Amino acid sequence: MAEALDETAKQRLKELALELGAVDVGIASADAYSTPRSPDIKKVFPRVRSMVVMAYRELDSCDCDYMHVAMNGRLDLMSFSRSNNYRVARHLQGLGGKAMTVPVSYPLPMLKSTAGAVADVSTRHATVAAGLGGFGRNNLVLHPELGSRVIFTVVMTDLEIPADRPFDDDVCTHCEACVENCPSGALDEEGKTDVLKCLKVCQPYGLGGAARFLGRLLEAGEEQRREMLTDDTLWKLYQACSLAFQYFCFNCIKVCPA
Ligand code: B12
Repeated sequence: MAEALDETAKQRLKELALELGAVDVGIASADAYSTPRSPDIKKVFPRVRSMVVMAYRELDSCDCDYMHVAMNGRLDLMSFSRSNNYRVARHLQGLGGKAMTVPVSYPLPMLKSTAGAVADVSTRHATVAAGLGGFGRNNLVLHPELGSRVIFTVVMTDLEIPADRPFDDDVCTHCEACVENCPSGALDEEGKTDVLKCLKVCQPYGLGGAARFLGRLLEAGEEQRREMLTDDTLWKLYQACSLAFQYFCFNCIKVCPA
């Protein structure tokens, strides 16, 4: 049986996360993590007892209309937060626990049944359980200080860490700016992001874009096929694929006044 951490060890863990660059950190009990569409957390990590959730400020890159600059800000933040996840996990191992990091975005199960949009662990639900923020109208979790301009990361452990209180406040202003400015209409239905609509605009050169391109290629005549292989659509698909994915929309983050 793994150890339980006392309040002093919990505070030291939080200080470490803040020293590493997180803006906020919270602890969720695995029992408080509740997410209807994700797998049972005990199947992912049978001995999990606590989830350490860290909040990171988005750069202003997401305001840029040049989508490669916007995306680069996210890539910087993802590398930064991933390396911090590793350090926090090593710290937990040093305290005698087992520790597993949750992917910041990818990899995640590529299943037709979920449109490749349900991860093994739902970071937003862990975040609410750890008391760091609550769901907004844009279906993002809004942090009291950072609003929508935040990404979250999670490290799971079998150590029992005194849990923080789950979040029960409302940070969203309910102004509907996210709904009105969503170019794909993906937020029209409250409490649900229409994944396929979002993906079409947010990741135009993702899997759907690649399938559409290949479909057209298969149906094209010889002349047109040759043209398609030198067309910039293929270059964009290649770039997005080599990055794992590339976002072309940050509207629901950048228009949020919270
Ligand atoms: C797959 C994925 C996507 C998919 C599908 C999204 C989805 N259905 O959840 C797509 C590609 C569409 C996507 C888009 C985006 N994503 Co994304 N995505 C993920 C990922 C990898 C997994 C999501 C998942 O498994 N969800 C679990 C499913 C089962 O959720 P769900 O049950 O459908 O949840 C819905 C309800 O719970 C609902 N809900 C609404 N109100 C309320 C209220 C309550 C009380 C409750 C309980 C639930 C609830 O909100 C959800 C949306 O449909 C997570 C990282 C992770 N591991 O969690 C990031 C993540 C959710 N994405 C993130 C971001 C930032 C984005 C984008 C802004 C892209 C961008 N340009 O940066 C958009 C935002 C779209 C939007 N406004 O909803 C951040 C969100 C950060 C935050 N502040 O909340 C995450 C957490 C990544 C991270 N590490 O920070 N994403």
